[in-house]
Amino acid sequence: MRWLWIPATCLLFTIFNLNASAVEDEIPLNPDKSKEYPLFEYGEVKIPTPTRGLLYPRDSETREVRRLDGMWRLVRSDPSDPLEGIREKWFSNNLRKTGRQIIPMPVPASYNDITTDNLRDHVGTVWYERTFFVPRSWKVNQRTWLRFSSVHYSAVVWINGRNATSHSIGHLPFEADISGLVSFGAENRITVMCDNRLGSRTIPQGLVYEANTDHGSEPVQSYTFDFFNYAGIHRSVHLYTTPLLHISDVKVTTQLTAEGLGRIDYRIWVDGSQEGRRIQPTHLLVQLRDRDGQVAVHQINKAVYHGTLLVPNANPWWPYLMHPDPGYLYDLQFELYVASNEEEEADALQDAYRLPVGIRSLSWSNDSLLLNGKPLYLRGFGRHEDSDIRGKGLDNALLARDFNLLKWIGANAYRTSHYPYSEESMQFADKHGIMIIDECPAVNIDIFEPQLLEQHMSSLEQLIHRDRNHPSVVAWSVANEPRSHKQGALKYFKSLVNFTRSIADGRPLTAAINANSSTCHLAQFLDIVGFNRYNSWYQNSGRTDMIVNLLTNEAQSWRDKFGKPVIQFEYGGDTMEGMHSLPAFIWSEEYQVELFSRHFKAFDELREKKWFIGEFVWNFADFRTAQTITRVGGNKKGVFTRNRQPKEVAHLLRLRYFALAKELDQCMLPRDLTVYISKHIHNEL
Ligand code: BDP
Repeated sequence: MRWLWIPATCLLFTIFNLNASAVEDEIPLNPDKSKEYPLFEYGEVKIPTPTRGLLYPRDSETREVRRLDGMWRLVRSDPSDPLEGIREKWFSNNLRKTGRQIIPMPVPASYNDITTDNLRDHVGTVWYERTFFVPRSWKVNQRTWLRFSSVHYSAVVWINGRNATSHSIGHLPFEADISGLVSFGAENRITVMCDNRLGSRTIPQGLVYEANTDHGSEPVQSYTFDFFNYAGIHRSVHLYTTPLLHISDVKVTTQLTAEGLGRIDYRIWVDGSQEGRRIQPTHLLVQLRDRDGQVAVHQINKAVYHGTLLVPNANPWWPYLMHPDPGYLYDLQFELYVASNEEEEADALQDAYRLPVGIRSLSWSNDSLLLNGKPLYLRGFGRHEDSDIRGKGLDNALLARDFNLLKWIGANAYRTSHYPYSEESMQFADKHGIMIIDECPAVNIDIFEPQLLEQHMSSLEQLIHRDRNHPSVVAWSVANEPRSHKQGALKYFKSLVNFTRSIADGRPLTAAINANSSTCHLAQFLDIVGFNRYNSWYQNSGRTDMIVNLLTNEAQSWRDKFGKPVIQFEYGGDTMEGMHSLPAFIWSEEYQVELFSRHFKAFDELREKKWFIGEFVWNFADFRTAQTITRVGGNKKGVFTRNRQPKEVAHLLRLRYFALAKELDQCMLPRDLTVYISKHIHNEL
């Protein structure tokens, strides 16, 4: 057993962590850098260095964006020798030269379900490669950036055989300035080594052990979490330009007063120099445009790169069904100017970046979570990024379908269980008014050690940095079902939550806990207590008459002990689509309906207490797991099938969610919510 196994790429990062060109002149000083974090009980823990840059790539009059998505070539290394490619320098030449089988591999996609052989269960490294052109015009006065939105679990990247960057922890973006590595006006080669191994110090944790097979000893990856450890280049790869002097980062926070005055506090970071000469931008023009493109407010900022915009009669950002026009987004446009040398010439536009912004206030108390001053009741799902063939690969068709289903069913929220979801999905959530509980990839963590804590903090730092500007994010979830009752958890979570609170950017902290209220060491540090409980499924299977009391008592016990708002983040039962049984029997569609209905009864009793602020079903759709005898083709707790079609329970849940929306926010009901039955039976909704 090699529980203390360290991923090989961690060692490589030390060797290759030389960013291509690391000129990072910063004007003005980033105030966050000097921020003092609270003292930790673990003296030896390194606080993660704040993430820099990583703005989502957007075209503008000063920037060009291309995607390197499409067919790449993949070569797998020998599972028992995952570093052979490093030793043999596979990055220095075309992968064909390795003499290995070349597998055409789509990007973005998980590589696991594409082929017909055992690539699905491969353990260790695979190598991706493709070529691309960089236009000649990109050579002059610009920087060329390469950005990965997610490679799972860790990656090392080479351009034309030279190391460009490396990263670990899947689901999170990373980028590098590759101007010094590419040939302009010529063909370039990109090589990526991707390692899927999870160990005791990765987030999430796993275990690689040697198994004796009929063909000899082979490494096997095991993990306790309940979803397939898909791997590969999961999201888009962007190639983009910025001017030499450019806006490298943006941060906004917003507020809304009761009188409808919007307030946007912004800060930008500026990097760069021009041909070795450091040039000073003269001013920053900030314009807030409404949905019709009209400038609502503007500001010229001469000395510093932060300020406040006041927006009279602001159009607030509201969640779906809480307002007739949910998800209102402004466009916040930043233009950076440099003084011209000639007196009569206008200042030159140096860089332009636009960020969608929703104006809203978020606050919380010991009883509630409030948006624009209104207490929220969250109704939604735990989900997964998962689909047939693509695995965890970003798929816009699926994304659009999922949001249509979320709206059809009347949900207003979901939790990104159990890792950060794509940036495109976060943008969709902003636009459609779906609230997000944004979770880091710490699922089922166990064995609490300083080295794990460092990775865990880093995953939260990267997540918050990436998502802090999204109006849809209403809380950060620091973990799912950690073994928070175990020894070491108290000290660990105190440090973790202290750190996260220092960077939380105006959001409360929560977690999805499955320990119980009397033994959990994490809940006391949170702002919102979330728990997962499978009444009438993992316990009292078959007994839907044993839900209401158990559930209401448990919620009350969390409340009594911690005095915080309480949410149920998971409940449900596996259901085979098309399996029927009357009376209900576990795994049948009837059983799922009964189980949900009894939960609704409990939730309604709890809602009267005001501190119970949300109900989340497990899961939105069926999803793939590792092979185990408790899973038939995967986890079947979906309200929708893996193919995104409704099970019988979806119609019941739809009635519930719209009934809540009507009761709480007086929303209009969809015409097709119920069907005609008879003139004597009226639709009570
Ligand atoms: C919970 C986990 C979730 C599982 C679910 C289940 O948080 O990841 O898929 O149970 O067993 O404990 O269906």
